[in-house]
Amino acid sequence: MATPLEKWVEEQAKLCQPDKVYWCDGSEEEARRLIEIGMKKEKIGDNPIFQELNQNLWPNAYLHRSHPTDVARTEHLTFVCHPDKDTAGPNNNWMHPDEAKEKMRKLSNGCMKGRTMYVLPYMMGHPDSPYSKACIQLTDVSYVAVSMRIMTRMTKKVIEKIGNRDDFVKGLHSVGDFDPNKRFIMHFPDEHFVWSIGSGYGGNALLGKKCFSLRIASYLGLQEGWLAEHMVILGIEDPEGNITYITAAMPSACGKTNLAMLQSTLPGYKVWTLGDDIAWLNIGPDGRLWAINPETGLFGVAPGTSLKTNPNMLITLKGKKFYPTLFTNTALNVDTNEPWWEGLDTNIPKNLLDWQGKPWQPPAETKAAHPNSRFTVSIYNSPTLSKEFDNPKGVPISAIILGGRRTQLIPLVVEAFDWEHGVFSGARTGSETTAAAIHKEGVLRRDPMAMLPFCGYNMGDYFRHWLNIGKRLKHPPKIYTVNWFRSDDEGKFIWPGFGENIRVLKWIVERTQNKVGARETPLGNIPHLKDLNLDGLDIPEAKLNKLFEINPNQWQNELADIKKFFEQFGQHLPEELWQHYYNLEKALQRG
Ligand code: GTP
Ligand code: SPV
Ligand code: MN
Repeated sequence: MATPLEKWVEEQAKLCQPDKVYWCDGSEEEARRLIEIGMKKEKIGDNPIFQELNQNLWPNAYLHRSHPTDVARTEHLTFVCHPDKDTAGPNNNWMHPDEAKEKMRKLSNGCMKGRTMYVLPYMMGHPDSPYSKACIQLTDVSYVAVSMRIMTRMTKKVIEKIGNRDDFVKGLHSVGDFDPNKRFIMHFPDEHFVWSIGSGYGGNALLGKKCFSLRIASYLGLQEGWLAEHMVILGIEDPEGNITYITAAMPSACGKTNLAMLQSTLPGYKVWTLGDDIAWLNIGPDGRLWAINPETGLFGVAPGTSLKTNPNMLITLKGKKFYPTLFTNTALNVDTNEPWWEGLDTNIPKNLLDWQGKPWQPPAETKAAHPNSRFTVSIYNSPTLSKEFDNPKGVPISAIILGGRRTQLIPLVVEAFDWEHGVFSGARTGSETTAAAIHKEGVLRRDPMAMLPFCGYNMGDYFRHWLNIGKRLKHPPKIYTVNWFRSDDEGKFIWPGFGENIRVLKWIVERTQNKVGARETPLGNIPHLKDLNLDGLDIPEAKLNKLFEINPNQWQNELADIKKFFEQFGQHLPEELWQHYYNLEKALQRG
């Protein structure tokens, strides 16, 4: 008798009509074979899927060039298909599940002809964790199969774990013909099912990541009483050896990976990495908030990554522990066969191919590496990996950071007065858009808890859910907002960022231990400058003050924008958040 899993795979194969169906076991030997297939057989246009890089300098590394139109998440083609629109909320594109399935069935009919259907069995979370989920993704491209091996715990044991159950997490993915007009990422939260066609790009195609672990998992969390968040998890070790665990939400390409692997510039402090993108947060039996990272890989932004900004990432990328490491849409130094991107070093290689494989020389109108070029690498390669990473229980969280990218207005760090005020501070957060999704860059939009593109249901209900979680926590983490990106009159970042962010983390840790004071402002508590360790930094006092400036006049536009955003949610927006809004308005008037 066929199992529900076997039956499901068979039905999808009937629809997509691949030449063959191959069940992956997640082994290294298999990954090597898939890479081989991607170098020799599978193609995108005329390009092979993978190209071997210099194995002496970059062990196990391969370059992938995507279809030229397929370089980032496509939020306008991403739908959350609840039976009614109100559940999806104004923050999601919505389509009725029946209509969405009809559309996808038509597009998927025969979409894998001439290709192999790979069956990927994987866990999100440690298999022994009570919070983990057993999942199956089908895909028709080696790049996705190999990427999923890096990003998740892929093993054939998952098939045994699923056994005769039919409630496993399902993903059906095909690159189709990469036509952006036939590209859709559809979510069916009630069925734990994601159906994606037309794109091979990370968040559109690695369905365990944003699609399941955030959009669908956030909805599961609403039903089951936990949170699925776009957050890094890290441990901060102080000179006495105590480790404080925190999480931090920041919108795409706003600094999570860099924060997760931060190389401290303060003596005696050290950061331990547990995750760089997604956190599942559960209330533990002790009334504290506990975090696990459902992923095992880092899908990070390449541009800007260097020995100076993120030395630990370069060590990770050159690590040999886990096969393989992928580079997607970076440039290529032809003479040395090495990947290259803007910000890696100041020397521009003489003989460079851009991300599409065309010769590139400055001055040029486009960048050599795509601004959203990325690497995919195992977290086990990281020299800063926390020893708690594989702990099925996760780690207890003392502070939550909710960040954004704001060149104006928002102070370096502010502590919320309490959980409820923290939820308001996160809910009103705005951020300037980046290259991680296809849209105009640098446009301010509200991005509450960095979840605007990832919350799989009405965000008004999401805020209510956060408030409810806070009420159930005996020891709620303190909540902070941060902004590494405030700029001076010349448009230069005032705060040096990266490793220097430890100075802000140190203040946060000391606040959670009630070791330092703070100054109350309309936005929340900010540090006394004397409590921020600024030793060795050369920032003039006027600029330091600018980092923390709260200008009531400038806040008028901000308040109006927040109001407009909140109003969209109508009755779904918790009354408490309006109360905090009016309190803030009044406090700013008082100055
Ligand atoms: P996603 O993977 O898209 O979710 O992004 P992320 O939040 O992990 O962002 P990441 O750490 O990859 O950083 C994105 C960009 O911001 C890179 O170009 C970094 O160099 C830059 N960046 C990160 N941290 C800082 C910082 O502290 N200051 C400044 N100025 N730039 C930063
Ligand atoms: C992001 O865009 O937030 C990413 C990359 O982390 S993706 O996996 O494409 O979502
Ligand atoms: Mn992300």
